[in-house]
Amino acid sequence: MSGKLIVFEGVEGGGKTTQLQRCSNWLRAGGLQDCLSTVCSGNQTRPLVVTREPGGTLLGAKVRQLLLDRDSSPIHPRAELLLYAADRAEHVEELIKPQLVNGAIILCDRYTDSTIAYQGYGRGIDLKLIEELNQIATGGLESDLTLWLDIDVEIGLERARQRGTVDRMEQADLAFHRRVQQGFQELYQQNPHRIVRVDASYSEEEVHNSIQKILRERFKSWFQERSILS
Ligand code: Z5A
Repeated sequence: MSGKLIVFEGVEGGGKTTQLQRCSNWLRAGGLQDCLSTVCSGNQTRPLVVTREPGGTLLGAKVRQLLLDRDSSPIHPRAELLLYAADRAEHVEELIKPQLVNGAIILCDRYTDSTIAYQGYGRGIDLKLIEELNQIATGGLESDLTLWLDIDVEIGLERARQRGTVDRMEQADLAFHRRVQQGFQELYQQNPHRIVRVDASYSEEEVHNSIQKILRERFKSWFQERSILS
């Protein structure tokens, strides 16, 4: 597949949605044209796709409502796990894989690591079971790059609260969010080839600059190396 899947991960309020949007605007404005032009011949350009989990497809939007509606009754952890997996399976087959074949750069708000962190570390579901389910849902499709926006849990939750909306997951207790954070930390240590840590405690502008730098390096290695080989 010639496209690239770039995922934004982390605990609530780390700024994933903010940074993903900024990144999308920057790329659309030609932010990395110098790297991309090495693989694009003539006027051919790569599509840029912005998506999220849960909720990246029509089915996913309905699943998202079930999962995050703060007025809904509690969902059993295994049922919750399976709903995230269903959302992902549809997302991968209907959107992500076809777009990667199409050569797209995909910016995705959360993916498989969120399930390990939230349902595994947070809810305590067996990690091996989650890995198997992730494998089934994705057919083994990993991200090419995951930007882990690392923020202190309490600062992140405060930012999310100040925004004014609190969903079902955000209502969970602090100990839950700390376990989730530990999950991201361990995933980062176990997957240095794929996960890059971004210190999200800085200003929006500073975080955006760090992300630009990381993407510039990655795009060079992905696309310029290939142009040398072809
Ligand atoms: N979940 C799961 O359990 N298992 C799974 O497999 C998957 C997901 C895929 C998705 O919710 C929920 O689903 C999530 C995990 C669970 N749990 N919760 N809650 P979501 O998509 O609605 O929300 P989120 O992913 O948690 O994101 P968020 O709360 O919207 O946070 P964020 O995207 O990281 O932050 P933000 O919206 O960009 O920023 C939050 C506020 O902080 C906002 O007012 C910004 O203006 C402000 N902000 C952003 N950056 C900064 C900086 N640098 N400084 C100061 N203020 C800032």
